[in-house]
Amino acid sequence: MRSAITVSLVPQAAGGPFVFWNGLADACEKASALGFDAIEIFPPNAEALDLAAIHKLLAQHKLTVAAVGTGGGWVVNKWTLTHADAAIRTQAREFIRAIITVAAALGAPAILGSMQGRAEGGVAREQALGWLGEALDDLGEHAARLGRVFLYEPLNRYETNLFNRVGDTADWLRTLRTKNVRVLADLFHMNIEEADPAAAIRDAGDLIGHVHFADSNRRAIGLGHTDIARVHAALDKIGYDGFLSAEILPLPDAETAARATMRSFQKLTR
Ligand code: LER
Ligand code: MN
Repeated sequence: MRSAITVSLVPQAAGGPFVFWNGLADACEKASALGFDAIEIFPPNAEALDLAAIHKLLAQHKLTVAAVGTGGGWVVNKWTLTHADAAIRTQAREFIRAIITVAAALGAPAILGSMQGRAEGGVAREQALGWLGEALDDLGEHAARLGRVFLYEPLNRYETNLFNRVGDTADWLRTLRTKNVRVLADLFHMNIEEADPAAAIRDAGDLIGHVHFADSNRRAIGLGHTDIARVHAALDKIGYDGFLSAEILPLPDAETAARATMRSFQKLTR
C-alpha cells in the first residue's frame, strides 16, 4: 500500500476534508518532504489542471497522483448526475468525463463522490439510481478506454441517500454493464455507516479500488477511535495494493495532520 495526501484547489470548498490549500507546488513540496508517495487533487474543473506543469512538479518531487476528485462540480456549480433537470445531469456528466480524461493523463483514476447527488426534489430513489447507473456505464467505459478504473464512493447519510454502505454499493455495481467501476472506501463515512468496517472491506474484496484514510472524527488516522489495525489487516487480506489517501480535516493544522498521517501509515506498513 502507498501513502497519499489531499490538496484542494477549490477555495469554495473551505472547511472541507483536504489537508493542503495553497496550490500544487506547495502541496508537492510538503508531501514529498514528509515522505508521501502521492497527492490526491481536488480541482475546480478539468481545465484548471495544467498537465505539463503538474508532470514537472511530480518529477521534481518524486510523487505520483493517487486520484482526482470531481466534487468541485458540486461545490462550485451544484451539478449532480441525479439532478431533476436533464440539462444539469448532462453538464455534470461532461464535467466528470473531462476530469477522467485529465486524471488518466496523470496516470490516475477519477472519483465520483458528491456529484452522485441524492434522490430529492421529486426524484424517486429508483429514478436516481437509473440515471446514476447509466452515467456509470458510460463514464466507467470512458475510463476503461484510457486504461484507468473509475471510483465510486458511498457517502454517509448526511451527504446522500443513494448508497451509504460499501456492501450495498458493491452489490449494485455488480448489476451494471461496466465492470470498470471500483468502490472508494472512505473510512470516515464507514465509521458512521458500517457495523464492522473491516468485515465490509473483506466482503467487497477486489472491488475496493481506493481508500480515504481518515479516522472516526475525520482527523488524521491515530487522532480518533477507529481500530485501524483491523481495517489494515482486512485490506491486506484482500490483497489491496492501492493508496491510503488522507482525505481529512487539516486539524489542528495541515502540518500536524500530515505528520500524524505519515506516522500512522509507517506504523501500519513497516
Ligand atoms: C469525498 O471524497 C467525500 O468523502 C465527501 O464527504 C465530500 O467531502
Ligand atoms: Mn471521501
